[in-house]
Amino acid sequence: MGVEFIYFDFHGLGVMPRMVMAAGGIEFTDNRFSMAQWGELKKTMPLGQVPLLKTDGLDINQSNAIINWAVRNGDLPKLSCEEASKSDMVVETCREVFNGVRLPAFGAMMAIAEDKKEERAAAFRDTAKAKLTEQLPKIETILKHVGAGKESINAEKLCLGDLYLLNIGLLAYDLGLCDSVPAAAMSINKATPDKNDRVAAFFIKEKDTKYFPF
Ligand SMILES: N[C@@H](CCC(=O)N[C@@H](CS)C(=O)NCC(=O)O)C(=O)O
Repeated sequence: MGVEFIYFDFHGLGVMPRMVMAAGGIEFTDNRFSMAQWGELKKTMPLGQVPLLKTDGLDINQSNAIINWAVRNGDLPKLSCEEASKSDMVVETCREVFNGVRLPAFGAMMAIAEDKKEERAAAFRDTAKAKLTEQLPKIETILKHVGAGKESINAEKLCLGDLYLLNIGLLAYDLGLCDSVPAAAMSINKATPDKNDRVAAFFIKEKDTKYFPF
């Protein structure tokens, strides 16, 4: 039986599992659904949440658990202990930045009545923009600290940290903040898709996918 990934038809918490599976050469059925379909689907989910990855032996909830599964089962280049730690530091920093954007943005949106859809969307995006601007210097600092190269964290070896930087690039693009992304992160963002056919194919396939539903 093949692997099936279940998530909304936008990036959100689904983009990293999808990107890591694509970069690692894992074939999967990308089962996407709309917000309108979620009510019924939620009842069938083990934690009432998505993303979910259905594998042969186990249904895996929690996006980071799915990403870890994808790294273990894909064929990203093997890293030395030092290279892996550099990647891990960038991964954790990008997660911190991402959570520092999405959690306050959802909070700002939830503070507005449900029927005020446009106001809710504006509150989400305005807060997300402000928070990303505030958080981006952390990326520059960690890239300097690990001595990242111009095109990847570890020379010639695509790693999870590089893929997380691409995710921050996608987020910044969606929020109209590309110019604020530290130069080092943007050069990785630009270079990696050209140098890796799978990542390039992923970006082409996803070119019309929105980051958030708002
Ligand atoms: N810690 C979980 C969080 C999952 C989560 O919050 N999923 C949201 C979508 S991004 C969800 O399922 N929301 C719908 C709901 O809770 O009804 C993870 O990383 O997978």
